[in-house]
Amino acid sequence: QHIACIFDLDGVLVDTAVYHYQAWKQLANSLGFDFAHAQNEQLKGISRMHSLDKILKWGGVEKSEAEKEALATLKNSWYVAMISKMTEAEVLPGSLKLLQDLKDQGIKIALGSASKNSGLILERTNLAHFFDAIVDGNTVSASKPDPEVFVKAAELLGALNKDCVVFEDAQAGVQAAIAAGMAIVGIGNAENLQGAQLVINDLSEITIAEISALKK
Ligand code: G16
Ligand code: MG
Repeated sequence: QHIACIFDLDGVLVDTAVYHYQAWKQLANSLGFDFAHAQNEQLKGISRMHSLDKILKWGGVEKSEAEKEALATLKNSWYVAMISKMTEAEVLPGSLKLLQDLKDQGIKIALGSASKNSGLILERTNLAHFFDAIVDGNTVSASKPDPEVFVKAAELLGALNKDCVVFEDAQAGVQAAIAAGMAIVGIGNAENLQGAQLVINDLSEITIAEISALKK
């Protein structure tokens, strides 16, 4: 078996979605509108700028490119203040055990995240040492659902796309993994993860044997 595992960060290994939501909500409120928690699902896995574009549309607000840059920077400053206080306790259930088991069995592990803040999050939560390769918002140009992030991760691991299993919590990420020809384990609600081979609540619900079985 030559499987390799590629993990999304937000919503799979750590619960930073709640901080993204709080910071975006604060930004929307500062512009005089609000959005529903359910709409937040659409922001998962997509880049910061794409998220801002969606939110401004919901609020019926138009901004210039320069104003959008400033708003994205403001949101990020609030978000970074929140994640700077993260601890190991915010690593989602099962993440540590699965990462350790994979490492013990010599299975290669990559990060495939849209976030430009992945370095800080991995450092705060003590997860950085598990990864053989890190691909994030700083290294990719096309954001999910484009497969670039996962294709780059596989390349860095020296793995074939067809041998990779992607762990994702966002529809955009599942689409990216499908486009890359990889197997997908969805984390969360199956409704939001169409196309995943298997959907689980968190990483405590899966073993290496089950992951390997996905590759047939
Ligand atoms: C994450 C989140 C997205 C966020 C994106 C960019 O992606 O799911 O909601 O918009 O990163 O984050 P930042 O503003 O920190 O660059 P992923 O792929 O880790 O789930
Ligand atoms: Mg995610």
